[in-house]
Amino acid sequence: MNKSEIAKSLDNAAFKAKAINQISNQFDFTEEDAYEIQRLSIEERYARDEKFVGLKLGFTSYAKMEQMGVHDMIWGRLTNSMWLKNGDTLFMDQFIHPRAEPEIAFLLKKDLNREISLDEIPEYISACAPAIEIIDSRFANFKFSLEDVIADNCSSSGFVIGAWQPLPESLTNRSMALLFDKEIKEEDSSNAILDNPLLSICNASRLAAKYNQPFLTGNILLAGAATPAVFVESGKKITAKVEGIGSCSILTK
Ligand code: 0L1
Ligand code: MG
Repeated sequence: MNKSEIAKSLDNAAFKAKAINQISNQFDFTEEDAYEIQRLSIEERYARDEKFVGLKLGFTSYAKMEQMGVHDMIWGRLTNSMWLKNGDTLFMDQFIHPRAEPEIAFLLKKDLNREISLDEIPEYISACAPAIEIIDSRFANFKFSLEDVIADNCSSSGFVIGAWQPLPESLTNRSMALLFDKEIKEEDSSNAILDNPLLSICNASRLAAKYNQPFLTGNILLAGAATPAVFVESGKKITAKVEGIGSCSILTK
């Protein structure tokens, strides 16, 4: 299979919610090839009239990078069809094996086409919000190599964003929790995201510029998970809470 055929098979797996086998053990491809496959698979979504709305980062915890044997985070593209409204219902039959992660979202108020520093963030980011990311690897049993998961748009499949809040000066040392109904499933400090979630903005600006991905006013960024992802169960209210920022929820069916 060539890159375009791999991209189509990944898009089809997402569209039909049907897992496929890992591709990196059938074909040899580099990290650069993987990002090209990701771009081609998202083109399939744009052809169905989906729109790019922002970026997400993955492997933003240093522990997870070490576990994967990589030195940088991975990034993926978010489209409008992945965006669930706060309080919406997630229908399990539209996913393969969804997992949820508590995250922080950021909103761009100015086009970004270069790497920015922490000091420049207030010029570019207008707000932050609590978020839930739903990841759903298109690979059977969530089994993938680094190249596989990049090609698979970093398992992106859905997200929910709570009410936007003015950007505080610091987002470190905040408790972030994921709850199923009233039960806390995972909880950690926001420091699990790159030691400082604001650094995700600098890294996203670097990666978007490197890969020529427009990152524009009104786009959003999902900063990366503060905890391990939890398999979604049907009939639950899933909530992400970020200390001092608020919460957001979805129902599952
Ligand atoms: O944090 C993430 O969004 C995970 C990125 C992809 C890896 C995975 O599917 O676990
Ligand atoms: Mg995530």
